[in-house]
Amino acid sequence: PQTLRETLQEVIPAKQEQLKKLKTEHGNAVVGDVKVDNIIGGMRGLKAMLWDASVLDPIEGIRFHGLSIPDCQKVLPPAPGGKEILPESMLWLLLTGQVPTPEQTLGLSRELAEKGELPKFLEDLVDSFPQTLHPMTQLSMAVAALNHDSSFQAAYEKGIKKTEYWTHTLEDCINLIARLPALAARIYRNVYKPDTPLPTINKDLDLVGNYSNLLGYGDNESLTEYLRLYIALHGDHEGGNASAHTAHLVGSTLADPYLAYSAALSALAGPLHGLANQEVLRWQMAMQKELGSDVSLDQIKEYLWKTLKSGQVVPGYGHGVLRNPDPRFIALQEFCETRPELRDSPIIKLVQQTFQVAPDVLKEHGKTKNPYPNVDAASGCVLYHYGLTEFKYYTVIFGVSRALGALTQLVWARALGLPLERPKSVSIDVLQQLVKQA
Ligand code: FCX
Repeated sequence: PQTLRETLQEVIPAKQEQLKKLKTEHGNAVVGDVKVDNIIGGMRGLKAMLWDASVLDPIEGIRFHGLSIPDCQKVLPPAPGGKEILPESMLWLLLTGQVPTPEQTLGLSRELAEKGELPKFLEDLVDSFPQTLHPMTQLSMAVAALNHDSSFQAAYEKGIKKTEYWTHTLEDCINLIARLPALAARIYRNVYKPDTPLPTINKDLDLVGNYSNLLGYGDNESLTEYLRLYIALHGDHEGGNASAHTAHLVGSTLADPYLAYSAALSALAGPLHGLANQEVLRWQMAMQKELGSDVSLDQIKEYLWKTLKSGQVVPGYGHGVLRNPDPRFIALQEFCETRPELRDSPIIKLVQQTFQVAPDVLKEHGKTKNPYPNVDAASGCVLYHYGLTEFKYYTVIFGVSRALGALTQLVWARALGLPLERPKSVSIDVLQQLVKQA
């Protein structure tokens, strides 16, 4: 079977041609307008960037190269003996637009495992971080430092043709994705389980099989399968979300993929974005502590109002684009329904009960445009149930995942020769003048 590289080599020319034709024939076509609200409202709704691997529909949710989450669950190869989507197969789909065969997926798993060990200087760097440094800060710093070995940077310094940019970028992206499990697990060990020995990478295991093993949960097949699904589903959510957009912006300067993804991780570490999954669990635990077990829906409603009246957001609810329950949330809930131990878990029950009442409370509150849960509303509680209770770590797992989509786009940005991103900003005075002229 063809390798990932060979497959990409085959699909890139057609896309280059498609884009060139679009630009030549329709470069001046108008496809939208810009309102004052867009400019002062965080560019919501503005169609202003190219992102090929996935498109987010406000009602249907995410599609990866046209495939919905249930489609992906049907066609993307799982681990041998498993059922859930392997992140490697999602990466293949995102990068090439094609569904890989089980053999191709296995080949990619092996390549990632072979490249998975960390360089010694990086281990020393991570081991020198204070235990009190937030795991996301550690991850972002360490990913930036991996640019020590960037193939793109070295080749650029030597002088390469633009047509060769993508191959070096791909090499960096694959190396980075391969190293994320060992890096993320080392951070986990250092912060929460110091003095525990870390196993080495098993060349016969898939990316998440190794990650789970390195975290110390390798014999928990349910958690490993959950992590596969979680990491595959969080991989890409079109381009405008803060982490993906940051990787794209920084990458457009021709900074190498390590620097671009390190910046993306800093965006992911914000509480309105990836850090929300840590916040959800903190909030649900506080609810559980205050209300005790066996809570009624009315008690949860009251707790929701208390949160809102104190001026806080309900974590895990609302979205910049989605206007329906997030299909990633639904997929994670369905995973819980397949396992009896999860069905009976108090924290998972509480998440489900919250889902029954929160949308109506948020509608009555009347502020959020989307009163439904996003993926973060469900993602942490399963980890918690299986004993991965350190919720400050949860966004790191999201960070391991988001690399799939953000780095895919970096490869494509270089293959398509996309330019430096440089939107025009205006001052309030200029905006006022523009309004008068309109
Ligand atoms: N609880 C209470 N109020 C909320 C709310 C929530 N969950 N979601 C939105 N609102 C409020 C906003 O704060 C805003 O209030 P303001 O007018 O006083 O400033 C108003 O509703 C309109 O916001 P809206 O347009 O609906 O939402 P935005 O696109 O501005 O923001 C996020 C989207 C996701 C940031 C927002 O809904 C939020 O803060 N949610 C809680 C945090 C969260 O779950 N984040 C994770 C999102 C995501 F899945 C991810 O990136 O990981």
